[in-house]
Amino acid sequence: MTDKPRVWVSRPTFPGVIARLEPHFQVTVEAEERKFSQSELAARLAGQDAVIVGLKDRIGAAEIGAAERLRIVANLGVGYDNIDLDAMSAAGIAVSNTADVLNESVADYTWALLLGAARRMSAAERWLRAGHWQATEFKAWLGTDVRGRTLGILGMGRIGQAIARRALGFGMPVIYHNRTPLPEADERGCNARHVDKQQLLRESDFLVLALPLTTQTRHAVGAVELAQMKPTAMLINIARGGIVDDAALATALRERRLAGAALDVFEGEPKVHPALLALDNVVLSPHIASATTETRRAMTSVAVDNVLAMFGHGPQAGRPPNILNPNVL
Ligand code: 8YV
Repeated sequence: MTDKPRVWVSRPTFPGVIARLEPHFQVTVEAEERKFSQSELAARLAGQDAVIVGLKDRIGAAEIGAAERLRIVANLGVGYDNIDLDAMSAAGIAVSNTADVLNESVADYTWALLLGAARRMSAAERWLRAGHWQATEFKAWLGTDVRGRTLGILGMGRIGQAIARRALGFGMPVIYHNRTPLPEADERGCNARHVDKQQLLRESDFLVLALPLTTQTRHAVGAVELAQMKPTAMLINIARGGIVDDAALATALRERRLAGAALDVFEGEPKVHPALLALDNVVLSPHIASATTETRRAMTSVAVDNVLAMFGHGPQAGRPPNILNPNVL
């Protein structure tokens, strides 16, 4: 009897979903969420035929050095800046992501952040919890309406479009900037108008970042870009830390050259720049835009589907649906 191929899952996910692998694979699931050192990661990958990993697992040429049997790295996320795609392609290893299943949850959460910043929700809650609420003052905690304000979106992929579609209900016109403008029908579908990056920075009242982190987009919003924004504007980042220069952002917020920010992602997370922690005009959350039970289960399911299909199982046998480097298939 031949051994079943082996799959390693780098974190606890949804056991009922992972169970779909069990008839076909020997599955090892890490019992605890933890950050592996690069050498631990290399040791875990060695001897595996497939791995299901996440953002905290940085995988490049060094980590697959001893992973001679590895055929697929299934990433639990749409963003895959944790994986060196060129190194995987050079080694003939397929990489999949979880595109699409998280669009709507991430878009919902983006609006929670946007509204939270506009209405100062987390600062007001901190104040209430600290016992400061003695009387309901007519002019306390005034926020700003979003109605009639311009929503700007930098990076108009599927998540950006899901965010834009929701703007109609809030009465906000939408402008966006993307490397490639959307086809007209898609622009109409989300009521958005393409502008250049300068115009986007100058005209947005709320600027949402929804672009991937690459060498080209690192610090796409730094001191220079922040200086072009309105002092009344607010920045919302649900994409990746590293796209924003957090130190420059904290300075702009402290000096009130920018009215507010709402951030779900940070440079060097889980560490957060101390200057951001000291500010009251910023809403902070620990990278949870896709964190609903439904979506995280669906993301797990997509990773499982890709592993199954890669090894000829399931309805998409031989055609794993989310491969980012299909040339290796
Ligand atoms: C994370 C994300 O993957 O999809 C992405 O790109 O950033 C998130 O959904 C999530 O935190 C799981 O680790």
